[in-house]
Amino acid sequence: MTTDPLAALRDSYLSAQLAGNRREALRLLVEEGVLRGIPVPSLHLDVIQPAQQEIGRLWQENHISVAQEHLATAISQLALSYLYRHLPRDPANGRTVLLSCVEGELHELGARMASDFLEMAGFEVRFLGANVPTEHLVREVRESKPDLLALSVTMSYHVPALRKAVAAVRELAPGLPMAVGGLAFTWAPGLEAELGVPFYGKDARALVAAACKMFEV
Ligand code: B12
Repeated sequence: MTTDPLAALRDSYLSAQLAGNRREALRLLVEEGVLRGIPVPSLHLDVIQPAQQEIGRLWQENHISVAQEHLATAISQLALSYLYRHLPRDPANGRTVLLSCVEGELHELGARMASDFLEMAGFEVRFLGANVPTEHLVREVRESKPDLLALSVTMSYHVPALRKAVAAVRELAPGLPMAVGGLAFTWAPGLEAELGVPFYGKDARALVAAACKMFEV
């Protein structure tokens, strides 16, 4: 039995996910989390993110089915929506971030979490979600003129799509700062340097720290 309250909450949340119990998962986050003073960002990074990683391990090792993984992930999607209205927000800092998964990339929960963190820090966020075709990403950059473009990649086989997106956006807007991140970077250390994108973060908190430093906000 763990005595770490966050680890205990993560275990209970994971159990609720595996049981497919949406009401219990939300109750835990609110009653055992928010109302007990656990900061919302900690619920994201210390409860939901590691629970999702554990779901991935259980799926990979064949302990749970694809259907159970989908059930669990749908609960985390619901949890993010629910927590969205509890996000503590800094005053608007006047900067807009466009955040998108690259073409083909279906893992969007992490990018969504990163969007919520940027909003907490006062950024205006345009979150495009999963699988955005490169030409439409470029069009959106042209039309919405963000201050920062953040691209998310999970699968290594989507790194070519990332390269394509970075090159296409550079052609259109050579001065636009870009950030890259997502699980693929844990399997390709140094990729950000190779892409010439110095702006990288291993999780949502690191992305926000780097963005705030760059814009001095
Ligand atoms: C849920 C899930 C799915 C869902 C995604 C649903 C959704 N709406 O997002 C679905 C069912 C679509 C899916 C599909 C697949 N998946 Co999947 N999936 C997962 C799982 C279990 C959880 C992902 C998640 O929610 N993580 C939690 C979030 C919060 O963390 P995160 O994504 O890392 O994001 C954080 C950081 O990376 C960072 N970040 C993210 N974006 C950005 C951007 C910037 C700019 C910055 C700075 C930071 C940043 O901040 C985030 C918050 O802190 C993972 C397991 C895992 N370890 O993550 C497997 C996992 C990623 N999947 C895996 C696989 C194999 C697949 C499939 C190939 C399965 C298949 N055979 O079809 C497909 C590929 C789909 C595709 N074309 O993209 C493997 C990948 C293994 C590998 N080495 O390549 C994993 C690791 C499972 C495993 N084996 O353990 N999957």
